[in-house]
Amino acid sequence: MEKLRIAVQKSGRLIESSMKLLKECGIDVPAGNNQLKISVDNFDAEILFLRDDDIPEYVQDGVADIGFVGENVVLEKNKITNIIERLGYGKCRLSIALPKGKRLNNLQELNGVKIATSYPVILSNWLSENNIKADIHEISGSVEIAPRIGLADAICDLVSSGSTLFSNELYECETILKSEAVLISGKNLSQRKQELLDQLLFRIRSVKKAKHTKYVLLNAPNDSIAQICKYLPGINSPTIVPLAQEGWSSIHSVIGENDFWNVIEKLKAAGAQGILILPIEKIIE
Ligand code: PRT
Ligand code: ZN
Repeated sequence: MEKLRIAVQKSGRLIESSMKLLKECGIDVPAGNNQLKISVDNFDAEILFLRDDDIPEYVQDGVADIGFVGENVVLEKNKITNIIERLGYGKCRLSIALPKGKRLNNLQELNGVKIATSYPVILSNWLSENNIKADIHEISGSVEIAPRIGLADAICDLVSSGSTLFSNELYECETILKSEAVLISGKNLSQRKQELLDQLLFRIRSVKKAKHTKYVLLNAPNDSIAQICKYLPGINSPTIVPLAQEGWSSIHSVIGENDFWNVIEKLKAAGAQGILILPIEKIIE
């Protein structure tokens, strides 16, 4: 029986969210052992635990069929894989940072500057797109200390909260990439593996969609129903159930997280009462 081989980071920033997503997709990965490869009981898959830097190459070479990895790593490694889904976690940006006090009036002032980075490929592409000739100094870790020890004038590194830059007296002057975890796949999956991947993708999309949507329950006087339904189109249309109290109904629908507060105000103004907002676990369409 063919199994879909799924690569995830062995330890680090992405492991927790990747395993949580797999669990929400109904894929039970037996926990608690330090193996490199674990078989899943309830889906034809096995999980390979790898260093994130190795995932694109293993997916390209077919050692793994798909992988959960930062887009920054995918672009830096430049292997032959497809990005098939953005996953919404592991968000960060790759930025150029300078020591505080060194002002940058325009990007051309980066000409001739020595920049330390672990992302030479992405940085050099960005520099040539912007016609800048800077000197890239590749280092594998602790990039943020390079300016202080005289190794470089600037750095190009991943930033999320910005506190590492701050405590090293650096400031972010230019974002060259916005990144998040992505799902990548190899180019030539067998028909069975493609079927398994399609099932997994369907589940991932259902989970993602549910995260951005809430279930709304409210009571309204019957003469406001038409108005309220305009604000709550639902997946098809809202469900309306008469209440025991004469002249009132209960309305059930879904609402996008982004319009949420805006719509709530309109619902209240239209006469809605007892509004309940509930999380949705999955949306199957
Ligand atoms: O051992 P392995 O090689 O697998 O792991 P790793 O050490 O290379 O990677 P890891 O676990 O640190 O990061 C995995 C992925 O998480 C990265 O490739 C990014 O896609 C994503 N990610 C998200 C981050 C960050 N946020 C992040 N802040 N990766 C690294 N950082 C580092 C950054 O390099 C800097 O040192 O955190 C520091 C900055 O953080 P702030 O919050 O102080 O700005
Ligand atoms: Zn790594």
